[in-house]
Amino acid sequence: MGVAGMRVFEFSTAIVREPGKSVVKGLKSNPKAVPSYEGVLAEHRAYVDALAGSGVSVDILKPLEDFPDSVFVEDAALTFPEGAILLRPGAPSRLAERDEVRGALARHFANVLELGVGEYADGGDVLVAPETVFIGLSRRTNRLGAEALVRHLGTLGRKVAVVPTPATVLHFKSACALLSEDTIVATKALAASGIFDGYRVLETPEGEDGAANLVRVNARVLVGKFYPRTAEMIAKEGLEVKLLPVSEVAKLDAGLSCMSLRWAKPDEA
Ligand code: CIR
Repeated sequence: MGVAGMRVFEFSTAIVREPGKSVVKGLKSNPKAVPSYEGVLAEHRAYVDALAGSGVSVDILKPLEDFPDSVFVEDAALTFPEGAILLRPGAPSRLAERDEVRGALARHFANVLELGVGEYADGGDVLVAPETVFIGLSRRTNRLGAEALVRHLGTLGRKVAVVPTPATVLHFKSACALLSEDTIVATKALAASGIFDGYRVLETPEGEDGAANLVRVNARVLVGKFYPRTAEMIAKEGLEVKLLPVSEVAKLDAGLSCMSLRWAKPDEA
């Protein structure tokens, strides 16, 4: 730690993508959940405002009607002060989102690595902590993808742990988030797995598992509005909590980390 490149919640820049009207056709596990375009748009705008209000310069990409889930831009790439990695999202309908984010990465990064054919990974399965990047194997992230990431992250100077994702969630980061250099918020089930031994782990309170998809951004922590006890727990840590509406994106199995790619420019960190 203390190395500029290892900064993990101090962000100067973010890429987001505005939702298209097709977002209502995004992938979801609950067929009865019907998100509204206006609702997702409003949640997205509040999120972008919160990033900007936390000191982040936000590059807003245009909506893509052909890709209903492309608002969840986190899944197409990984971004670090020292470079970016273009992923291969594991859902067939999302695979070509990588081609839509390539240009934006090239604008911001001199060094862009790429996953190869057959190597699948969603950014939502990647938790970046100071000493370790955790990669959760999931329905979206396969062993080949994880192994390729171990190699690529190694060239960026990062150590990796490949771990299981709880079967009950879509992505590894649906169930955990980094709160500070030594503290992780995780659902009770994930905390009990022992994956985070060596870290201080704060468990999401009973009934608030969904709150684990939160984001620490500089001095603030962005938390879903419906999780008052998680908000209280984080406030007790001495951190500023910004509550954000997430009911519409939650219908698409998404939360707060999914809607941006974030990093610290090395010279600004
Ligand atoms: C999907 O199933 O891919 C989208 N409906 C939700 C993606 C959420 N992304 C994330 O957690 N990183």
